[in-house]
Amino acid sequence: MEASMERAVQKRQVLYLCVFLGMSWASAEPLRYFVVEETERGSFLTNLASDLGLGAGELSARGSRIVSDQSIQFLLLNLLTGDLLLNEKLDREELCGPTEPCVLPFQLLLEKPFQIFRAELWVRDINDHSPVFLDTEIPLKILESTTPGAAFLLESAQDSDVGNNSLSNYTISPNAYFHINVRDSGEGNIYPELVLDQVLDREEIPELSLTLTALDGGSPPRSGTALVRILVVDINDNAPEFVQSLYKVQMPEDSPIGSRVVAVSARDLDTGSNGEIFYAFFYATERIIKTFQINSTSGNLHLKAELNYEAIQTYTLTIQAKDGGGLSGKCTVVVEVTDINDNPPELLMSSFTSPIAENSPETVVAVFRIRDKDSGNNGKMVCSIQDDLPFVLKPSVENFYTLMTEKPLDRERNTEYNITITVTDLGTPKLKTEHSITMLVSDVNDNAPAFTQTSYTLFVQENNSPALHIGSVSATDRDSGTNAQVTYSLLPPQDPHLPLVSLVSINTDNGHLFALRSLDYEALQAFEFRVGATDRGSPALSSEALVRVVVVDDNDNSPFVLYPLQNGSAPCTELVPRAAEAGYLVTKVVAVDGDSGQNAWLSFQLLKATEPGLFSVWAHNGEVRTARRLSERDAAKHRLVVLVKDNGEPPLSATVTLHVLLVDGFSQPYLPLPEAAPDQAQADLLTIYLVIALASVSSLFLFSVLLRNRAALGGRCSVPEGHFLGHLVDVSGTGSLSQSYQYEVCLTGGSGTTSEFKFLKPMIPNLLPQSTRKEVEENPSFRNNVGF
Ligand SMILES: *[C@@H]1O[C@H](CO)[C@@H](O)[C@H](O)[C@H]1NC(C)=O
Ligand SMILES: *[C@@H]1O[C@H](CO)[C@@H](O)[C@H](O)[C@H]1NC(C)=O
Ligand SMILES: *[C@@H]1O[C@H](CO)[C@@H](O)[C@H](O)[C@H]1NC(C)=O
Ligand SMILES: *[C@H]1O[C@H](CO)[C@@H](O)[C@H](O)[C@H]1NC(C)=O
Repeated sequence: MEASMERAVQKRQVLYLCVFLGMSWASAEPLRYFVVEETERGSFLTNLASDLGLGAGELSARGSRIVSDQSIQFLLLNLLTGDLLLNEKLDREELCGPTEPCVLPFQLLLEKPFQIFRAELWVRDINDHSPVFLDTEIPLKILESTTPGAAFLLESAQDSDVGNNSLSNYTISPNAYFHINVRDSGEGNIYPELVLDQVLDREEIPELSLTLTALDGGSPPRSGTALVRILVVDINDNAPEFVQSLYKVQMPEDSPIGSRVVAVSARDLDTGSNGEIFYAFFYATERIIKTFQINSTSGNLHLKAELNYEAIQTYTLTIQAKDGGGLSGKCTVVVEVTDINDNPPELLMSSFTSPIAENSPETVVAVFRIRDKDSGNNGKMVCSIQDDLPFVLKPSVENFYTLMTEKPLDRERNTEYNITITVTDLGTPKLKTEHSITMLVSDVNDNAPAFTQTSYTLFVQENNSPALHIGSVSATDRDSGTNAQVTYSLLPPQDPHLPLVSLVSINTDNGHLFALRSLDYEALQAFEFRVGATDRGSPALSSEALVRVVVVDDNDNSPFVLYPLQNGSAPCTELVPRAAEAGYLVTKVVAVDGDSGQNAWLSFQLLKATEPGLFSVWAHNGEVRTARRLSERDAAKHRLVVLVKDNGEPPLSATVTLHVLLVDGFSQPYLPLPEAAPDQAQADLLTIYLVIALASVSSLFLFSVLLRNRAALGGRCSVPEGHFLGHLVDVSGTGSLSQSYQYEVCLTGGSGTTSEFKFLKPMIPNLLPQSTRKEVEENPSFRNNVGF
């Protein structure tokens, strides 16, 4: 500093020194002249002649000149005046560089006489250069861990000026971390040193740019700058840190494998491998390792296996994040498994009884327990059976249920029940389990055998062979097994006084009925008896039915002629007036047949005649009429044979012989009568009752004929009061007589030309044999059935 002040004073006094140097002319010391660099050419330095004490004109006369070692002629001497002028603009830095002082020696040479004077031109510095940094950017790497106080030498600036104008100070742009320390090398060189004031944090300020300024000591000072780029170098001074220390996640238990559970994330402020994070489980249990998987780079936690709420509800995992430098951080992940209704209810049958006897009071059929592994509503259950079954479910403790019969069961209505127990949970969606059981109902003998009909009517042909199967009865029993096995029997008559007619037998196993002997329709048209059916239950139950056997007629009776009587003792002779017109009714053959139905349908036919063609017989009613008008030529006596045939298969027949006498004019009527008849004859009314009873045990044929000869009385039938109603009943068409009917017949001989039998209304029979009447009275239905 002292040196630079000295230089400044020298500079200001350059001209005064010239005077002073001129005074030292006589000494051996060279003359000294001072000039400031960059002074304009031609500037006056001194008057050398006067400085040396030479007279005017002596310099030129003695042949004077300036001599120097410098390549350039930097001085100019005016020989006439002796003035020394600056011939060049001098650059101190060019002439002397860093050398200080910058002295340019020169000599004044006088030739006549020879004389030399030594002199010096001192070139003084001005501040015409600024400090310059060779590199305008100075990179600097500093570890963030560096302790305060550490110093970093920086590049020096250069300044061509010397002395006070050379570099004198360095400064740095204001900042919190560094200051500059100017060091002196001891040789006048100074250099800057960057000193750390406080710890650097790369994570806070990763780099720093500061401006370094170099100042020289000139007045005014000049400066130059360079940029110091400080890169803060990272050290692993940060451990990874999780964003959250606790992650809580809920995972439905049915989450598929591979589902992402959570993404954990940690941060590390360091860079490079110091900031590179790897995630891993920290002391995980085997179960956690089996269930979860963590992506070491992304921190994504995935499911590796299925969750099961019923097994584990919560997992607690510790996840570690580690950086490349070995520092680590931890977080906790709590995975709560949420229940899904993934378990259907279960039914565990404890006991089941089948069959259950019918007619039993409330009975326990089954005991069972239900359960559901889910929780909450997913595990709540309701239990039910079908509505239409006679069973009830009774809940008990611990999800136990009893299934009971609600009322006595009836095997005959339902032999079995299919019971479906449905257990449904209350989850969403609802899951259900169905359990089906088949409960059998066992039989109790509570049903008697029942005949298929309350009464049976069987038909047979009469004259059957003994032991003929005539029919069957059948009874069923709604029970089962031996309770339903039926045995048939014949029951004794209800009236104990009646003898048991052993006409039939029964097969006890199948109810087949057999005739024990040949039946005769004419003797017994129908009969009835009771059959019983008994089961093998204990106690046995039984029932009965009525069997009615109707004997079917066989054509086993020939027609029987009632009129004219054929007993032969007094042949009947019909009188026919010769004046009779064609179609005159001669007589009517009346016949009956012991059989019934078709077997008793009769037809008539003329078999023989004395004079063929004179008489004809009506096939259906047996009327015998003249076929033509009679003449005198016709013989008086005629004999006719009439065939009466029934309609049975094969037909049976009978013949009857008629005697006809032709009489002249309108003679008194003549009524031929059997020998016994005249005793009973009346004057105007002759009634003949013919009662023929073809009675057997059960049948009766009755016939009565009223013959009334009304011809003599004017040809009209008179009907007895209150007894005959007098109108004609037409039985035409069949020519047969219905059995058991009583007919009133009258013979009319009206107006002398016609005379005929007339059948009047049927009469209620009043002539019944004792035995028959009794039977009829005792069995009213029997009467109806056979058509009485
Ligand atoms: C250098 O500069 C600093 C800051 O401007 C100043 O405090 C210091 O005194 C200076 N040093 C010299 C030798 O001029
Ligand atoms: C981990 O996650 C990264 C980024 O998501 C992915 O590229 C990589 O494949 C995953 N690694 C495995 C093993 O899944
Ligand atoms: C019970 O189920 C069985 C088998 O499905 C069936 O054969 C039977 O008819 C059912 N019984 C009733 C009473 O529904
Ligand atoms: C240089 O500066 C110092 C202090 O300011 C002064 O004492 C000295 O004289 C100066 N030197 C010159 C040659 O000007």
